[in-house]
Amino acid sequence: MKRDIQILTGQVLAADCRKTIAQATPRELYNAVSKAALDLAADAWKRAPGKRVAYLSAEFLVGRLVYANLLNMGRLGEVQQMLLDAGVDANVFEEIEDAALGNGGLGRLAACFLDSAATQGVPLDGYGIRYQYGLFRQYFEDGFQKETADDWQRFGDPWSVRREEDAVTVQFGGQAVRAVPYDTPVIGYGMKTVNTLRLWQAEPFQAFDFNLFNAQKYAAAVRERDAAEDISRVLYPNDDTDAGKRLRLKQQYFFSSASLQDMVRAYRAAHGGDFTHFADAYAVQLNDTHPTVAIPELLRLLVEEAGMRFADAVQVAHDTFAYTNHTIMPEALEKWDQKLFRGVLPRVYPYVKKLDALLRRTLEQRGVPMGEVSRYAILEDGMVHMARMAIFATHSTNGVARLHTEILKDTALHEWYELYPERFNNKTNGVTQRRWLALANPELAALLHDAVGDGWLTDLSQLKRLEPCADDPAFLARFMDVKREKKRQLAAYVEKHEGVRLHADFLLDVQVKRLHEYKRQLLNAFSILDTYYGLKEGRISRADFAPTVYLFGAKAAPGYVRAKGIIKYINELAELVNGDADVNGLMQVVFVQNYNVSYAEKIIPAADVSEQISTAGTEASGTSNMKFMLNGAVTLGTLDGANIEIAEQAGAENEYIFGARADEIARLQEDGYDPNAVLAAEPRAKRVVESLVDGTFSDGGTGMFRELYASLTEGASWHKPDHYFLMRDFIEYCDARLAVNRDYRDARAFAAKCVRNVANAGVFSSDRTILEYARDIWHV
Ligand code: 475
Repeated sequence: MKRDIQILTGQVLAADCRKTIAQATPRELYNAVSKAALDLAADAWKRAPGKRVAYLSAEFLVGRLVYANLLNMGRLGEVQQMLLDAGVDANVFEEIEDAALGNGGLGRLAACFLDSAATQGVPLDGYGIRYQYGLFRQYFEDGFQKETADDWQRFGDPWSVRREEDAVTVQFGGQAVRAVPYDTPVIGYGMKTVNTLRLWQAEPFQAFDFNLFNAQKYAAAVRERDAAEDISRVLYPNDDTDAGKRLRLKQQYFFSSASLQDMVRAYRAAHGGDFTHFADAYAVQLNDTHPTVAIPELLRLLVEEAGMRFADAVQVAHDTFAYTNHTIMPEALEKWDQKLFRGVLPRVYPYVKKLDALLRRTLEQRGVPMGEVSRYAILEDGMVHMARMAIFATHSTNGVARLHTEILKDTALHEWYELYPERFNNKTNGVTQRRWLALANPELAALLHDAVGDGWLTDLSQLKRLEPCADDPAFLARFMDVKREKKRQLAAYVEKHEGVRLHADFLLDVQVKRLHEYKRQLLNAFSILDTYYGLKEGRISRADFAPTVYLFGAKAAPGYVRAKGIIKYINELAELVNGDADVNGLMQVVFVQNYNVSYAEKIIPAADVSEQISTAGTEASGTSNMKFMLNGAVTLGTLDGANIEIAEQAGAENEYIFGARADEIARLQEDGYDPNAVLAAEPRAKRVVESLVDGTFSDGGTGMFRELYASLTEGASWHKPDHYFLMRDFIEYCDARLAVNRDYRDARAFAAKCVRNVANAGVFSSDRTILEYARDIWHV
């Protein structure tokens, strides 16, 4: 019998705060609805017997759970009706903080995988850290990024259940801490499967030293507590870089060890003390190298607690673990100082040494020359090389888009590919259509429902049947109505959050992602400035120009000065353009603050153009590119990451591709590249680059703009000038952008391109990705 969520919610509210639905505050309502829903999911939240996958990740960027869970439970409509009946705004939960327990792509991918695994019935549990503070909140002051702490549990965390009985002990050198799991149900669409996201919280054994307190040593009385809690205090805000900090290594070991202890305990309970068949019970996926310390930790547990021989333990680890690489940025390849590693993890370090010795013997047996060994060694030049350990001790290494995997095999990890070609495989990323279409864009979902039914919710390839609709004028008209409505909704949201009135009738051109030099937000800004000059000076015809909103959203790592300089630059550009009445009917530049998952759910469905302009060969895959495609935006991008596969699926004629390809970039890196030659030959390029230093804009006297200018024209000790080839691609980019603008004026033809993107987005479902992992890597 289907129980009534309205009655349950009413009961929880009455018991917890003696209020009715109409009387409750948003947070009370949120807690009551969530509790009621959790109750309804309880029966399905059972562990099925058989092999399970543990997805180990330092980040799970789940965002706001309440709407997504209700959708998957089939209860969203009911709850919306309940709110309506009580006179409560259906968007009342937009006040609830996102759970921003991740930085960007890698963390959001993990969240999409959870949704897909539960929906497709793959027995997969996520394991990570329950950070007290997630990714920082961002605001702008005078155009500069400022950060504040993200206290995401402020309104409570009704979706998690503390499992005191499953707590384990994690031992660092002299410090022992408790790891207490908080379980969140991962509810598959239709609720046939409910998996678990288990996040560990660090706690002391003794919260408070009574004797020290009595001796008036107040700080000392809580010192143990602080030291333990510090471990799960805060998410490191670096994306694509590695800070190499002691506390980060502690975080990594904390959740890796706790998760493995959890599996070892369950295995022992089910199968007894013989661990030779551990890999038949668990597959463990390492989401980048962040949880790689799990490998020597498992060896330690198997040898010391299960009495296994080292060689046999290595075989079990090999069969159990698999590794995903998410970036080839050299600064992100994790290395730990050997002394630091040994100091923090004295019990684990011996197993790293043994692995390193085994690797060296293996290389010798395989005839690898002595001189080559240092390219492979786990312990080398005073460091512990985590990716090397991850490849050597696992059975699978995968990249996240076809080009990325080819680059791993051909260059970045070529020596490993030569050694173990059979271990390398590609798993092109995907996104969940439940969150990124059904939930974020119910208007488009309704249109699809009428055109092709609802099968796409669990089988996205069915969107292919939409293809003929691209030639149907009535359908295109409805599609354009949806876009208009999504822009209107976005404009209302932006007005509320930024105090800016967005032109909802303009072409919407969007770049939202972490701020990084390789993603080239600065190239985007230069091109906007070039367009501005072109319009003002008549090089671009005003009459022919489709008015455009250029929208940015991006957080810079707090220590990444150049990235922060680029934010300031774009905000200066916005001030110039938006403050010039002469172009106000044609251009608007908006940089939204605190871009996050919930903001993405508003922005992406409204976009016409998806900016994916990384230097070819640098963006491993990208995943927002897929979300834009699914919502019917065209891609303006380079042939990088998954853009290649997007253009292949939709047809290049339905995207706007420009710029140097990865092979050309590689050649330029080899043979030499001179951005100053471009600047000398191309006055338009020169002019926009000079805006960094000629007084057009002000960096408030920080020197940020001069430093950016130098990075382009002179380079720095660690890189050549214009390391990311902005000048190589500048004119081609401006041309491609103008082509989009020209095509947009034929509204129907443009809408047809958009619809062809939707129709061909099928392979970019994370359902497809997760089923490939299950078949090829996990064997479940
Ligand atoms: C890629 N994050 C995207 C996405 O595969 C790709 C690194 C170090 C420390 C903390 N976080 C990181 C990443 O490396 C990351 O997010 N990588 C991204 O992974 C999913 O689509 O191209 O840049």
